[in-house]
Amino acid sequence: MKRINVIALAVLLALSCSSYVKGNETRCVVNTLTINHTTNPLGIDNQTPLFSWQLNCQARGIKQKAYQILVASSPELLRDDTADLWNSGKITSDETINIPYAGKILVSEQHCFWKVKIWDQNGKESKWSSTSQWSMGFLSQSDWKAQWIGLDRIEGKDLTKNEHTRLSARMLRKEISVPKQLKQATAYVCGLGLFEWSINGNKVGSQVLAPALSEYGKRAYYMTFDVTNYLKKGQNAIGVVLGNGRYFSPRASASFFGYPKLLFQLNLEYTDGSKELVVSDSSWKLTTEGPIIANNEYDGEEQDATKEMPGWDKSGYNDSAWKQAESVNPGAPLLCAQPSAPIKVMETIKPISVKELKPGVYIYDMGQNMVGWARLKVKGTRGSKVTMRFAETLQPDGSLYVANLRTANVTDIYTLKGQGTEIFEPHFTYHGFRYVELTGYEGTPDLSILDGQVVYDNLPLTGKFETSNAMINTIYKNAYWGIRGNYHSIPTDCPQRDERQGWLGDRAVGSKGESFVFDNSRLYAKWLQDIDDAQREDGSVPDVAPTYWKIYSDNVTWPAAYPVIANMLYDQYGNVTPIKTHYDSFRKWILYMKDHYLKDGILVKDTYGDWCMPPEEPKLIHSNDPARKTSGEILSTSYYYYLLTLMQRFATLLNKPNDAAEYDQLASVIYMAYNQKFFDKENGCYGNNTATANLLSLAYNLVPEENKKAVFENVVNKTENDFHGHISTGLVGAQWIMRMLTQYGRSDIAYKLVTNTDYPSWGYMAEHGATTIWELWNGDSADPAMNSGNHVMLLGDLVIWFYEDLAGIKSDPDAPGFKNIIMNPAAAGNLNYVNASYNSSRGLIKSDWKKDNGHFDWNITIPANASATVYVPAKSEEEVKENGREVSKSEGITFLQMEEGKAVFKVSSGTYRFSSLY
Ligand code: RAM
Repeated sequence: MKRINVIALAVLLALSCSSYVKGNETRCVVNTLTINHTTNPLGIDNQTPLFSWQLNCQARGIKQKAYQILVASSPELLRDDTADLWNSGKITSDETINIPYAGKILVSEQHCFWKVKIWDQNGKESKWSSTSQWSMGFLSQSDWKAQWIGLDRIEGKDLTKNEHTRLSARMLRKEISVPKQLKQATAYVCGLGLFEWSINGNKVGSQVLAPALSEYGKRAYYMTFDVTNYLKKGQNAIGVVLGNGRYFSPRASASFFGYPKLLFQLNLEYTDGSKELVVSDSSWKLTTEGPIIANNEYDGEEQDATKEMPGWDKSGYNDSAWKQAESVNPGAPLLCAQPSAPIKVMETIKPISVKELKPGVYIYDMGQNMVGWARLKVKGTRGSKVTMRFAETLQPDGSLYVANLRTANVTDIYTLKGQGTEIFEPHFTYHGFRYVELTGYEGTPDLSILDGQVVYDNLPLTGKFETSNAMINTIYKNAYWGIRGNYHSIPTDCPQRDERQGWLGDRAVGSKGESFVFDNSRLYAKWLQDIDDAQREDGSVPDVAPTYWKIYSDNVTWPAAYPVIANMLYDQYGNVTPIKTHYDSFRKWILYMKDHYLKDGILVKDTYGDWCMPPEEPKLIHSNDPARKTSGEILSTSYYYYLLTLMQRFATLLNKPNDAAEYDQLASVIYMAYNQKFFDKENGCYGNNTATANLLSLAYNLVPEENKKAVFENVVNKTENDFHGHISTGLVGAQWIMRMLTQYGRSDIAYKLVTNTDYPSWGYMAEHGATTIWELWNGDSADPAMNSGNHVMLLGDLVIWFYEDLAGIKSDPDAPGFKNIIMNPAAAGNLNYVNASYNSSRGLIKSDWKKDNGHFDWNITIPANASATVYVPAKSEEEVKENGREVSKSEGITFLQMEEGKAVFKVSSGTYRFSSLY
């Protein structure tokens, strides 16, 4: 018996890292180790990295009682359990995420190795996890020994035409010799606006469009690469190509930061213990005469392959025609390690059709509005040109519809060198498109010569969501494509026209919905830094960050995203660091707004209204109907009130009771003034009774208890009567509509909104050809001046509703980061199943329910060390079974109470199968 167990155990361990059960004895496996939410990150630059891990246990009700972390400067030391950097000792704690490092002071370029073990509630000890690692980047600006190099001027004549800037990609090269056996080689690189680089002709890393965007006036990001295996003994060549990105701005009138430039440092460590430094300086060579003759994120890229210089990136190349690189002005005052995931090619898709529109003009249909570029295989005469243009939709005659791209030319041009099959793909531009127009191709192009490279931040996919309703599934898919396409190291508003900016208002609440689909924690934490960097000295927060467009309108609803997203990161990821980091800046802004715009308890400044509410006429972008518009003061005051409640939460978390009291007091003043000015007691509504005014008042708890029902009834009336069961909000109201309808017992109306297929609805978009989400409810008919086919702002709280309300996977605000999960699915409308999962920081959460003829069946999984409050639809507790048995006989479940037709249980970790009659 014993032997069999041992063999089984060995097999299990060999097969996977999952948990194992040995007789009655259960142990957990500790895995999925991360530092700053990243697996084995390189070159981080904060002194207190955050440690997280997951527990994998099969048994129910496993809780961590204590942990021990060991950190060592070499894997060998760690193997012997010698933690020369940090031995946390046995820490009594049930926390598994965001644990701050508390060991020896870390130094620049240090390599750290770590492992962790845990004790469960019975004192049972796990094995050590396997070893993970990270490395430090530069902790001081003085660690940079390199010089910024480039050419701070135009070569030849200025090619800027009508605002469209044009500059070839600058190329840099340097040969180095590696005389001895290398132990470790680490490169730190920042190329602005964008860079790609290689060693001996091999591209280093799989990132594209790097580094992450930033507020260049304040900081730029560098990336760290382990290049030990790229270098060989002897002579090596380093090649760098610099693109323009947003640094050398695509439009002359937008914020302009300078000419492309490079900062490069390579540290070589030899096995004999000696070290050498290779840095960018004026000994590097530079040319502006390379094959990328123009690159502009809006207008596209032009490559002339006849200008290729074979061997330029290898040693021995004759670079005598190249210039000496010049030492130039610094690219940014501060260099920081890129905290967010790099942008990569995340998927390749094939076109679904190609048609010859007229002789020599071919239209490819990718079958999906995607973001990235097309990669083309082409053969032909030297000097001939192929051209690709991109669009989201077609005109009735089958040609590209480009009117909504405004001034963006979105044109990639390739001049053939005429040698065999040539592959063309751009390096420093990207497009938002479904259709590609190909011209200049010799012969008849077929489907095989072109594919779509889908490009966005390399974020783990965390969510899976499917329901019995096909339209909901389509909308979810459209949302998924929209979200991924608008992750570009910042959340962008759109990917196709001459804009692509980080508009704050678009993502305030949406960021939370997105967090169910992708692990966006690093991206949004980084964006908060962009916003912080963009905050003015006086406290004003812009509407767009980074401020490539400088708009400091002192609106409330857009800058509000700054604290709202910090709050999201706390709720969804249990990470309080963003709140700590930005608290002072939030406060500065809150006080600035109060001092400038709070008049008698009313916040009087608003810029955008309830942006993009459904207009009454198909051609309109914005409604002209006063009855549809929500007063700006209602939006800004209610939002400001909500922000004060968030600030109170933050102040309490950070142990600042005086601040908390101050916010509370100000909030009470606003509460009174708001109700006095806007509440119409007789009719139970706010302002002119728009759904948005009433929804915000309800969501932010501005409605006196006794009036809540009446106010909610007005939301129902507006939706059902005035808008015939349709949404009537823009992006501000949409942030609450689905959840409020559900919370107040009308999930049937929420269901109607999401399954509508006539105007205005998400279903209308889908039925009219959308494969993403439109900027406007009437995106098929509105004026092209502002009509993107790929914006995510109108999703509002829809994706949150999918996960929290339909699937029933919601983080308990009192136990953030899904430490306790509120599982209360709304079996809305005629849905008869939802199958969803969410890979939280603590592990996989599953909810898979079916409803059939009065029977409710529900499989759930709660990760180890977490718990859930579970609401099972049932007439009584007795109607509920778990795995076919009475619930009281099941392990890990405690009945709490009956609540509105649901039996509520407290459930510990594990997998459960509930069934009930309801
Ligand atoms: C437009 C963008 C953006 C929105 C602003 C106010 O330019 O579409 O999404 O936030 O306006």
